[in-house]
Amino acid sequence: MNELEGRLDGKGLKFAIVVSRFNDLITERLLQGALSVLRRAGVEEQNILVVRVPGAFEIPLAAQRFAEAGNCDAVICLGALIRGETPHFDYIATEVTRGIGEVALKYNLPVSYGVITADTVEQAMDRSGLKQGNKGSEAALTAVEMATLVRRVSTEKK
Ligand code: INI
Repeated sequence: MNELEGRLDGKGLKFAIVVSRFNDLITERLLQGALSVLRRAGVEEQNILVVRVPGAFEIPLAAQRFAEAGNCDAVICLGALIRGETPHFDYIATEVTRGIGEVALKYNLPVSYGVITADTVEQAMDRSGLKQGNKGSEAALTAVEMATLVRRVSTEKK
């Protein structure tokens, strides 16, 4: 039996982090979580590019530009949507989620989803490093694992 899985070793891999400024109290925490994981995984500073966009709705387009350019091994998407602040919450959440998934499949590129959808600011804080982990760290871990997996799959002998 042969088994294949990714590794948490990011040496030599390039990552783009797309982070939205809306709710930046939360998204900055997600960004710090993601950066800390990438550094611990051995990713070199010059191989990390942070790109800021206005809101979560803009994340998929920025992710798509990086995917198209083909110069990174994974894109990490970070944002925070908080219900109550907008009647558009559900529309935006649906579009962002669909858009991120589409970019990954269209470009065969790991694009990880670190977008918090929460009912309250408190919930969002909990998921960005307080009581319930940090969605930014989780998205970065997934990106490293998937980037190494995709590499291994493409170099695997047929
Ligand atoms: N963008 C967010 O990232 N989070 C939100 O909670 C949010 N709310 O509440 O409206 C939000 N709106 C802005 C949206 O993402 C776009 O930037 C805007 O509609 C312009 O396209």
